[in-house]
Amino acid sequence: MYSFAHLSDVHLGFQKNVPLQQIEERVFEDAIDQCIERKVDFVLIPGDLFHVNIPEMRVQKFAVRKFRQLHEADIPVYVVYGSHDFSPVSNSVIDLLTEAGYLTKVSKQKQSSDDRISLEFTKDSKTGAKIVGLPGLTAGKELVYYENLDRESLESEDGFKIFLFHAGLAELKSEVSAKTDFMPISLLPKGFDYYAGGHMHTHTLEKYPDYPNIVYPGTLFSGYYSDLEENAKGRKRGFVLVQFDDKIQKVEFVPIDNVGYEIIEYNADKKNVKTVNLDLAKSVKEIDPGNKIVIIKVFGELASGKTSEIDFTALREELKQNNVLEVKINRTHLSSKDYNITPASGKNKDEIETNVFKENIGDVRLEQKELLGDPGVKLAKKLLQELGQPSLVNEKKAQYQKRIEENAMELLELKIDDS
Ligand SMILES: [Mn+2]
Repeated sequence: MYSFAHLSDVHLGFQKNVPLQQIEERVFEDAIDQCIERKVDFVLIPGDLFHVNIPEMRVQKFAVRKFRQLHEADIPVYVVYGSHDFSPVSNSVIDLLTEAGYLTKVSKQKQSSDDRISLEFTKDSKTGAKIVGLPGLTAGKELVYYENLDRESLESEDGFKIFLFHAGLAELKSEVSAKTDFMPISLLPKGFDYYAGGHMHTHTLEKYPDYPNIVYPGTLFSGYYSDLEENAKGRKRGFVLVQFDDKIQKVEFVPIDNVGYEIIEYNADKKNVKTVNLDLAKSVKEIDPGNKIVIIKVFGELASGKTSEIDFTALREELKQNNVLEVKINRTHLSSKDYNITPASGKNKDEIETNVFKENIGDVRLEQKELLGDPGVKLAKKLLQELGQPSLVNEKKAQYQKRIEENAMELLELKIDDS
């Protein structure tokens, strides 16, 4: 009997603060160590191994160390790019690891005379498994690959076959997900023994006629709010371990713990800001946030007051005092009866922004004429543009903040008090 491990959407390099970086590294380390201990014959990673195509050196160094260990244990790793660790204009750290011999890309294309995409199988030398796959690209552009794919040659190949892909499948769409790019299952070549999926962050195992094992391990941890909320609600994260001979014998989910969570869900509907602030402060005192990620989700329509009057800063401070690891606040579905942004449409981003300001500036009650009417809209647009500036390469967070702040103050013709 042979075995392989299947993991995906690790998003190494996602986390910005040190404690979360440590979790991100620890869960990956744990997964790789288990692959070595369990002596799997190979590892599959269908995309989003890294969060960006060229992560910072700390992340690269860490990844090289783990992949070198797999290499030294004689465990090959077969990959395709995901939507995050690929760049159409630049190299990816995946290419570096491939050059080093630590990873093998299985999306090798055969030269073909027409526009069709013919793929070449990679045969795993120990097990004889035939592995092939297609990368993911951002915004569902992978569809073109699949539409031009020479499926017949893949389907007629004999032996034990695995297909790697990085895409959402329309048939599995029931999953809670913010993703919008899905393709029909019928675009995958039929008759493979195992379909190793990436892109969907929740573990799924489905069987369809002609597609016996469609499997997503899901993310190991991830930094997206939606993933963290699922984690907080008890979603197990981990990788998939598969046993096979000439066919699949066992597919098993191996959970890996990441960190502790607390979640506060609060319905602010028909309440006033004062009540909300009191209730939230009480809820925050009732939990033990030490070394945990705390999620505060506030929703509903306030009866009075502005949403900005809910004192999230005070909640953060209180939690920090009690050694919280990280606070995530979700107020996406929070609004106020007193003050609501009227939505507006337009042909493009610029026009929508202008129209939103035009629709709403009438609600602004101020003495300064330059902040009202058309001049106000113009100033708001300039300010929005300024605040949306990205940081420069190698610019420290503090420098970036200072620069943006100064530019914004200059726009508003205000002086910064340096005292
Ligand atoms: Mn992903």
